[in-house]
Amino acid sequence: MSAKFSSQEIMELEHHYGAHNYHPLPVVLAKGEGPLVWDVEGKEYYDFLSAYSAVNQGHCHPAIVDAMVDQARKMTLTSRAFFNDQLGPYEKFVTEYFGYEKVLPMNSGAEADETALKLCRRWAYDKKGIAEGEAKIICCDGNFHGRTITIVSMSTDPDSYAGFGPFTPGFVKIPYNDVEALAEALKDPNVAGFLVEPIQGEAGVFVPDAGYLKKAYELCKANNVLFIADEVQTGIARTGKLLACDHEEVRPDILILGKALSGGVFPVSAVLADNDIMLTIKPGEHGSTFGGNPIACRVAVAALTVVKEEKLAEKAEYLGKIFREEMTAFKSEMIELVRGKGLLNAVIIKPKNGKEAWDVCVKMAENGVLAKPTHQHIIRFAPPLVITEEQLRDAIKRIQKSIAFFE
Ligand code: IF1
Repeated sequence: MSAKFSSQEIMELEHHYGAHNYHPLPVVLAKGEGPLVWDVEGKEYYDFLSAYSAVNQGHCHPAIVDAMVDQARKMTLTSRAFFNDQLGPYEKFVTEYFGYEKVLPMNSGAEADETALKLCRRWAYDKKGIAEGEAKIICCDGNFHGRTITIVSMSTDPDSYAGFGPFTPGFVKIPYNDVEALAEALKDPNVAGFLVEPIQGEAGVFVPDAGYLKKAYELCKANNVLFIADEVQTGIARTGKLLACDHEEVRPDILILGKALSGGVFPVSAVLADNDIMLTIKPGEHGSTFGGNPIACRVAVAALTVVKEEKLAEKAEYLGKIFREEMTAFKSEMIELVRGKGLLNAVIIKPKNGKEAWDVCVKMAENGVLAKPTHQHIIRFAPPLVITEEQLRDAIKRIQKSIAFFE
């Protein structure tokens, strides 16, 4: 059906009929394979956004798509009112894969975050002995955990929260990457959990100091507080390890996964924890129509298998070093800083002659590389982890050429 429309016409349709809650680059994509995507007119691009790190395994990975199509022909959804034959085997697989006793399946990242917050509060009342309704959860300035009312109640970004109040109480906001501030906040006996992104994605790929997660984890342990890691964006090999917390050998009490858990073919998210936490939620107290559906289960098993078989964590680690080395070595007045871990990187752009990150992204698109600015002056670079070294080096040349255009 879309073949009838040009890119321009499709963009006009979205503008006319869709809510205006996004401001996309003017590129209309119609096909993807591995690290490459093609627009409606057939122009080829490297995808350096990977659907915000959902497509770590590459676009339309055949093993993942096959699993989805095969399952779709047999059974798509039963709801959790009945058992389906895929959920149990998936739960065994995913818990062994990440080393937890239990998993609670959801769909979106936001739902998984919400689930983790509910689980933390319930644990606080049932296990820690905090008085009902008094539990607090510490979160960090600059966080991004999703779009629900409760989640934006934690946000310090007016774009996310302004005009959506009243907000959910029970959150304590502290600076990110600040162990002292955490130690201070943990003095409150009503604190039940500390929710943190191992690297802040939306904040512009903000990598905390080495040792921060480890110290934060130890402080939580010393205060009987749950360490909750939102690895929705950083997890599944993106940063050069299976989980970003693995860089510091921290095992979160509650682990939140989404995005690349499905390789981006289907919304699949999950919360992992051990029995003493997970079993505080009883039948009928939490759930989702689609969570744990048979397609999601098959897709997640396939997506996680690809991560191991294709050594995507090792690839991200190796290729990420090349990206940062090449971009740091490239001298341009517009590049203020290059930072990141694995293949989750950002370049901070210093505007020149009124040209800023957005203009660089438009020029990069012309030159066959898709990326998107965040916060005006930061460009995130996160290609699918299946990109080859040759392709990465080709893309880096195109990125550098685009920046050099404005010199
Ligand atoms: C949008 C950002 C990325 C996330 C973390 C939970 C969620 C996300 C750490 C919620 C989602 C997205 C959503 C997307 C933009 C995007 C994003 F720029 F806003 F911050 F990736 F960098 N935890 N991140 O990053 O997951 O409910 O969306 O499945 O436009 O909202 P979701």
